[in-house]
Amino acid sequence: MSDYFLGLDCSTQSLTGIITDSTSIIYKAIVNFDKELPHYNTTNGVIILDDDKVVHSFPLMWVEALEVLLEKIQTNISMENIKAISGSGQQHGTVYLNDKFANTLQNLNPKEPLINQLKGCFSRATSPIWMDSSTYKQCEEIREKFGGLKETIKITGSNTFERFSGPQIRKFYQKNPEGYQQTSIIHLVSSFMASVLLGDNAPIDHGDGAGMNLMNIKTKKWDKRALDATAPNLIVKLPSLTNSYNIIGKISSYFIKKYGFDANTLLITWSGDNPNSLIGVGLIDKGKVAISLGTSDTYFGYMKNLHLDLNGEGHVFGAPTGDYMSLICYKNGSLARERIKEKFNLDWAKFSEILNKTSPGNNGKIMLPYFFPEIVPLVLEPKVYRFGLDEDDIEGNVRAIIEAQFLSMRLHSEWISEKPKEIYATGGASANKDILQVAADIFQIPIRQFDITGSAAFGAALRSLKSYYDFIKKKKKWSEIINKFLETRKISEIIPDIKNKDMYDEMLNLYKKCEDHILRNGEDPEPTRKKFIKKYFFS
Ligand code: ADP
Ligand code: XUL
Repeated sequence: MSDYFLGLDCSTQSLTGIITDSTSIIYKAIVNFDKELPHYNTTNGVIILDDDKVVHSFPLMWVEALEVLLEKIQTNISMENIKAISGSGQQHGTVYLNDKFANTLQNLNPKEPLINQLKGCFSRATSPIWMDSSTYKQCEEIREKFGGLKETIKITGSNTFERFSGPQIRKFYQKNPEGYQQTSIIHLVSSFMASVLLGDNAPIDHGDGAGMNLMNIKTKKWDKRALDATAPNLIVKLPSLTNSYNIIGKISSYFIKKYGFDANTLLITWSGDNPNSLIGVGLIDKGKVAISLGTSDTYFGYMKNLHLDLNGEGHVFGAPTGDYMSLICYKNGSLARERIKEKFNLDWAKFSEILNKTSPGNNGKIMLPYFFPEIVPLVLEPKVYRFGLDEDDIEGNVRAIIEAQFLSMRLHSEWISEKPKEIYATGGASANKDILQVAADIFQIPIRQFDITGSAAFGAALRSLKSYYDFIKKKKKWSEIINKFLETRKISEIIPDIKNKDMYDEMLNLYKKCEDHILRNGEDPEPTRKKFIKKYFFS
């Protein structure tokens, strides 16, 4: 009988499950929220309330998706072989539960669907998620109580950010004090889903905990100053904090009876999607970085020792290995690319074809692609700015959005590490080689593509494997696991075209001028843009 390991990823648009044995992936299933659970009426997994700054999702939808996913897995896999489960959640999202939650979880009836039993347990029906940018005021208030930007970063690892859980909790407390009062526990997406499987309140790990502006990044404990700055009596409403590799218990009898799990199936702490992806692409050494091109685009790296971005754009989270990771996050990732694709009625193949036939540097046409409020750089009012680029120019817009995304990534990631030797790519859009070619040319670094795009679920499966073997005293080193699984999964390396180096170095400067002009009242970029065009496109 083989040992199987299950990794789940409750992300923005879908719930994914990946099952491995001790050497390879054996099964993958996915539940797309919009398509398979249409009764929640989500678009790309979310709902927009009031204005485009308030973005929520449904915790009950994630629970329903879990049952749909487990049914798919059950018809394809011998469930009793699954030895351990861990998971991943979109980061920062908060779930607000009342005093019935723990008791309900402890007494689940396998004959009734979970959603029927859990629907009375929420003190807030929807959950604000990472795309929500409606807490500017609360961010300012909390930052001020900390004593300014640098103090905030030194204590929590990040500036206060609109999507982070602390400012979101403060907003809920201010707008709905009764709802806050009725809240017994506030979970993250990761710890909420872990609780459902555990049949009791699960802890939050140091990776996801660092995305709240509530955890002290050095001591990895809840920080009293942060709690006081956020909302009254918050400490009693938060789960405990723990290491990502800890075993939190065994799977609840609901899942044993309904889906045939073994009664000894271990549950490992869940974490955020980015910390899980760190493992899922094998970043366990210094100097390696990855880009994740999912709903959000992120750029992240493993970090042995704590190194903060005191300018306030980046974050430091706990890594699943017990160390740290750096990260910057863009809201205008896949959904912004889709805006251009849809505006011109393209499919991804046609989109790629255009990328291929247009010239690097785009004849000096530049876009600042703030289709949605942006995180880095901070843009609260979405607007797309174009320089020398007509809104209806199909070819110009396709290349402009991709170049803009990676120029911005190169510009704002400089604090993270010295120039890496290789970048690992993951997330839905990493399947697209032509997008990766533009990224490789802009960074002038080779990019490694993998044959699976679901690195968060995969990372969770590998974490459960490692914790299980550590538990049964057959310890495996991370390097051993990563080498076995990942070396075979690297499918191609996208090599930068050296002849574009000088042009993109200069374009980076031009892009920065455009950004400074729009966001910080900087000088007019037009003279620089004209010179750039003359030098690279009319000589
Ligand atoms: P998340 O985990 O954040 O929910 P995924 O990593 O699954 O998201 O990525 C989903 C996105 O991948 C989709 O929104 C889609 O735009 C993008 N995507 C999928 N295939 C391609 C492709 N061939 N080229 C570009 N983008 C793609
Ligand atoms: C990271 C972030 C997003 C979400 C959703 O800080 O906000 O990457 O984790 O993927």
